Amino acid sequence: MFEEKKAAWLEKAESCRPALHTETVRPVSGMPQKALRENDSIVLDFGNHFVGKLTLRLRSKGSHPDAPAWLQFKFCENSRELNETLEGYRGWISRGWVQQEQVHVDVLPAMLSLPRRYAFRYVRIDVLALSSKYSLVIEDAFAETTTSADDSRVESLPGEEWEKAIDRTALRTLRSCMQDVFEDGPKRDRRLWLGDLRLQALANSVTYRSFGLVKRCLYLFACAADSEGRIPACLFTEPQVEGDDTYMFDYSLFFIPTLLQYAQATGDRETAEDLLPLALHQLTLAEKQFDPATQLIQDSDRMGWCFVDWKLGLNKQCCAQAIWIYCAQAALRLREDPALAALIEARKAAMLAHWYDRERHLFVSGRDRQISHASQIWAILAGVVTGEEACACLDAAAACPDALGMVTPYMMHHYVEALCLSGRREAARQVIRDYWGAMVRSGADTFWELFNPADPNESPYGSPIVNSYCHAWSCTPTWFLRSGVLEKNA
Ligand code: RAM
Repeated sequence: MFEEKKAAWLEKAESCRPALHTETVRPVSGMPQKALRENDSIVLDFGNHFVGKLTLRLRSKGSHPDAPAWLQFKFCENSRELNETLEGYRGWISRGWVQQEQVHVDVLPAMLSLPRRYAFRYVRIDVLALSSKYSLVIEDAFAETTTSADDSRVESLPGEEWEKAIDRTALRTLRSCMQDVFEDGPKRDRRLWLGDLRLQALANSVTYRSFGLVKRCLYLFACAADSEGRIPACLFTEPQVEGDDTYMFDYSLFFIPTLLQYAQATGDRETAEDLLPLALHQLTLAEKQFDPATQLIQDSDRMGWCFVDWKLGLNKQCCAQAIWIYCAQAALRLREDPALAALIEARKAAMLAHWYDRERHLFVSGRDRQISHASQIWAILAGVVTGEEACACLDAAAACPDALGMVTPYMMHHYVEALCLSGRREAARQVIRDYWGAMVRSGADTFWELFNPADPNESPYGSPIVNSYCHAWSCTPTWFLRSGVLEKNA
């Protein structure tokens, strides 16, 4: 399906390929004052988060080197990574993502340029071996960094110090993720993910305003749809554009609100019309998951069938239904459709009838009628409950000790949005201050993929060594702070 359109879509995507701005940066501290010996270790601090490639100018001191210099490099986004080791790593995603390198330098002097691109603030260099006849001098160290974000487009944010600090960190996060596409994390994955794109596009709309990049990403997803027209959760751009064989119920549907948001921000009706049939097709594909008798979505045990959050054990059924409603409402704003409008109402009613405990003001999810913050939040974002009732749900979840919590800034974004939608703007502001502020207070230059204040070692992958500390979906405080949604009457 849509195959005949793909060549033109790819051309449009390529015509919006952004220029990469490059900058040469040098460490602000950590350059060794004396020649290094075997087993020495240094940490270069570049003073902020960057994405780029490292070069060192090296020479020897003493006798002519009679053995290679054997060096180990560790690129760290966050200082906690400086002392982490791969030993004993049993996580379920590849250790290949860990930003470590070992290099033998046979001839000195040398310009040593590492070929890979890294995301880092710190570079730890361990001298694994020299010989007793010479020592190693690092004469210069610099990185050629890249981003497609244009800093000159962003105005400084007025406001309190804490707001500025959070905004700065959010901007840095988005900036580092803005490369040839909106990457989800420049350390790990480095791909275009739909859930992340949706939030990056929001933040971009009030900051770098790189709408061509959003358009490019929408078209890339269109090209990556499979033979049934299903949009994958993420895609690769190298060696050529190809969808990943990972599909998530929510991520495919999020193509619709992403397209709507782009059309609203730019007024580009042509792109909206061009991609609308594919967007609406995601709703058609989602139909097979609904039970027509009850209008409820069927649950699934397949891990990742619907993402929502990295909270392990979270039942997604209630959220999935709410996300369908949310996305179908976005579709209505792109094109009127009375039949779809009726179906949305039926599915809202079904949620209230089957999954809403009116006495406790709580939505439940799945066979075990699980209570989670996520279910309440998505029910609010879908408009299934509003106003006072929405506030009651949030309060009930907060008062319920067994309610499953949230672990990603991605889910926390939705929480803050739900607070704004229920009129609790002060509370929304406070969550930003507490949650994202806690990352800033612990030294973050960019916001993280996952942050559970109750367990700083939490990782969805089995070890924090593969966590990403500059992750696109965490950049939205800048949108909250700049768009006016936190203000009254917004
Ligand atoms: C992780 C990625 C990405 C996210 C998916 C669902 O693998 O970091 O950002 O969208 O999960």
